[in-house]
Amino acid sequence: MKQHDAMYIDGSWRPAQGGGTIEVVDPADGQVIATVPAGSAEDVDAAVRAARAALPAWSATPPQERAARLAALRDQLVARADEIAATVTAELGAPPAFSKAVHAGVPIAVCGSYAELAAAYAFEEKIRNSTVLHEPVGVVGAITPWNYPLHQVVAKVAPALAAGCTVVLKPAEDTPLVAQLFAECVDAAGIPAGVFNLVTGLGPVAGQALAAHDGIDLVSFTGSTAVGRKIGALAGAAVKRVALELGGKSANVILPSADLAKAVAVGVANVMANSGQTCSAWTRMLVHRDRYDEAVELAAAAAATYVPGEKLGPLVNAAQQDRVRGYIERGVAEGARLVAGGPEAPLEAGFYVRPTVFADVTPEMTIAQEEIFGPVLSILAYEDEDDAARIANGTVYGLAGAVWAGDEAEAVAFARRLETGQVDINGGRFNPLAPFGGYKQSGVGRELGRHGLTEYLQTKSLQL
Ligand code: TXE
Repeated sequence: MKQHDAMYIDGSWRPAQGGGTIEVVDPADGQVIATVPAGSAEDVDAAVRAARAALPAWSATPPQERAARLAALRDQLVARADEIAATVTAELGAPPAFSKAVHAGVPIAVCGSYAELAAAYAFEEKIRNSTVLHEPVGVVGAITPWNYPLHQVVAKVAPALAAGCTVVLKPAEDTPLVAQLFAECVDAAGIPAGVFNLVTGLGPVAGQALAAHDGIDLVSFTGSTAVGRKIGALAGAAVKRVALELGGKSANVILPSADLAKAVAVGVANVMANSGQTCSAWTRMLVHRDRYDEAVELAAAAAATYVPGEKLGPLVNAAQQDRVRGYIERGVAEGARLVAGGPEAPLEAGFYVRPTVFADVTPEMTIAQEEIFGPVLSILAYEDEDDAARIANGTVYGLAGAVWAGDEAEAVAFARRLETGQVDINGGRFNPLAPFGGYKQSGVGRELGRHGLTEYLQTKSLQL
């Protein structure tokens, strides 16, 4: 695998000041495939200084010119899509077709959407006698996870650059290679030195240093709720802006009038995609008591088609594999009925987990409350719509979800009752312009589209 033993800071690849390294492992077989530098607090400081120095010129660059650079960045991503997909497959373990379609395809769409939004956005507006200026927040610290390693980067960096902000990125330690490839694309797109900077490194070292740095105006974090809380507390103490995309425990509510076979098939596919490592995954399927047994049978059969090592990739690392297997054991111990999969590792090598389906899950069970982040589906029965809404809303999370019904209006009416940031109606379709983000403990702020852009702006009113 192609790798840099350096950091991309101020427009060039510089040796790290720390000297430590991180081994990148292929989760499909546990072998080391690359080594990248473990950035220190000094590296973070150098990157923040570069970003701050680049801010005046980039924020004063006309939006049309920023849009042109983002369009060039999108073209770079398109030209290197196969390499992006191969890199994500190597460091995350995602099946090649999924890597190409989603891990490369989605960030390309998102980057393209911000090239258009940067050109079209009204950075100045008139409100009666005032002119309101939408100005960049400043220097952004972006901390991203490994589950959608390029998408998570682009969903922060593209709107930040569109807004006129400059960025220091600390990607997840498990997936630094696609972040390095992204930095090469930024460079080739003619984005000026210092506007985007990359520091690879460990969360508690480089991530912590970035989140706590005085030179950062906004921290945008995606990852676990535990780390999100710490970052939120740091930002609160320093009175700086923060955006948090955290966990989820989304409900897939299948109303009695729905096409059950389709709803279950799409629901299982949604949970198994990316080996269940998706914050918005519909990990709780809610089915009316009358159709429950039928749904369980269909779901178990669908899950069995996800053969580990073929249609189902591994989890990202051994810790995640242990964690997910622990949750499956917990589900069994708490009395849920295993109808597919189980805690045993399916393959000798690699961090695989069996595609697992639990029936007879009750709302208070751990597997119905906590984010598992693996290929594990819990199926719960409900009595009526009020019961379904109560169960769906009965977790600390509120990131996404789905509603299925015979007619769209019925599904939409039910979706209005859900305490969650996004609901797919009868399957839904991905829209890179629609806002994404959480209610309740799923986070603060929104990504994607205009709403994602405004996270990186602050307003100034000129009273005329
Ligand atoms: O996340 P971490 P982990 C959830 C999911 C998963 C669990 C643990 O449930 O099983 O979190 O995953 C950086 N200061 N999600 O441990 O640690 C870290 O280097 C600053 C949901 O991998 O939160 C990485 O870049 N930064 C999620 C990023 O935080 C720190 C995606 C995320 O890692 C830090 C991933 C610190 N003290 C996991 N500690 C989603 N919402 O999509 C770590 N980091």
